[in-house]
Amino acid sequence: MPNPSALDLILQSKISPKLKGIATKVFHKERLTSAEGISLYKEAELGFLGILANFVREEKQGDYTYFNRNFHIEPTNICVFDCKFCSYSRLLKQKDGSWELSEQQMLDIVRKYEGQPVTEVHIVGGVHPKMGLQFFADLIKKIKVLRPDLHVKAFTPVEMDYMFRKAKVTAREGLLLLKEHGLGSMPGGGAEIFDEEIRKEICEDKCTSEEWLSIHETAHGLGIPSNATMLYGHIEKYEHRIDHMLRLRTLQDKTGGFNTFIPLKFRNKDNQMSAIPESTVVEDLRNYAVSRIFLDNFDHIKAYWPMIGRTTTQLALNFGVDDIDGTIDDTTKIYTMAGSEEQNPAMSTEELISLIKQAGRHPIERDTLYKTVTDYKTSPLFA
Ligand code: V47
Ligand code: SF4
Repeated sequence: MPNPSALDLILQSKISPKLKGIATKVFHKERLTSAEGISLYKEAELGFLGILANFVREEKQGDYTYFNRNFHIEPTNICVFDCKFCSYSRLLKQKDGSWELSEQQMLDIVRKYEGQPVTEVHIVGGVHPKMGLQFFADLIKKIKVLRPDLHVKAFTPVEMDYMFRKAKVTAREGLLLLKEHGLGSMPGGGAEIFDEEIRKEICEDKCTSEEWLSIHETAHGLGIPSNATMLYGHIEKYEHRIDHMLRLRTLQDKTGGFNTFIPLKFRNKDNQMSAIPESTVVEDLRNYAVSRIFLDNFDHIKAYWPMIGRTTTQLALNFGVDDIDGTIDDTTKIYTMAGSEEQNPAMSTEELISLIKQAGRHPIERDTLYKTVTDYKTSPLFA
């Protein structure tokens, strides 16, 4: 059902006929063209975008806002690649500030959560030349022996492409092996910006956009769902953001395998792109809103709170976002090292619930695949 009052207000206002046409399409659940997506970025102001994005968000998810109980394992920050925006990686020969966890150290991290109701481990790191496919497959298997109930969300196509090539297996064979050892889904990293010219400028040497999309497509075909990200707010233009989302929307039409879309704000501390100023909060909110409006076949838009901080996360819940990731428990360094205001990212379940409730939304603890674990609106514990 279109929401006549909000649309009527827009139609009676002084907004341009072009934007009124876009609003009418959104309220009638019609798909936007790339040109219309670009117009939203270039011509629409924040309040207008918020009304449209909130309409789409509430049509899809009502006022539900999802989070999970998760922790990260970052096996190493040693990386064979040299992405210009990365504050985290070190070269193999560069010992200063680098780490490399053994299998035992990673299993010890999992053991630390014994008896705690965490539902997901997120494994992602640098591309270490000596950590290969069989090493990671065995690691996943051992994690599942310790915690059969834990969902393992692991490895981006950047890591997979490298480990599959080294092991001389196809993407399908490599993904099947990881699935057989317990891989549950893939995180969304490594996508950056698909436009080939921009990609060449910021991360020339890692897997191409085509390879990223193809590994996700193969994963979806094998019943391995995944997330998608977009690194924005650096040298890309609005046209590149829409091109990026169009490629994702097209693949989602084909496979339906993406769980969520996560815009990642470029942070500029201690990397080769430090001279580029970071995007403003207004731009961050506009970007969440356009993503929500344009990606009509994605069920969820996630704001990754360790990257944007708690205040912007709360605001984002009115601009299309319905998921804020999880407890994290100070287990990731990617954004801490890139200059996020969250220097020791950890939130208890109570803090996540209260952050969501303060923003007037309805907290739902989910598992990785968005099945409800606990509905905190009705839970007596936090009523
Ligand atoms: O691909 C690296 C980004 C990504 C910077 O799937 C940076 O649930 C901003 O993908 N400024 C890895 N971003 C993290 C990632 C992710 C995070 C949270 C949840 C999920 C999920 C996935 O981090 C990289 C890159 O795009 N990144 N450096 C930086 N300076
Ligand atoms: Fe390596 Fe990932 Fe950093 Fe690129 S973003 S240098 S692939 S750790």
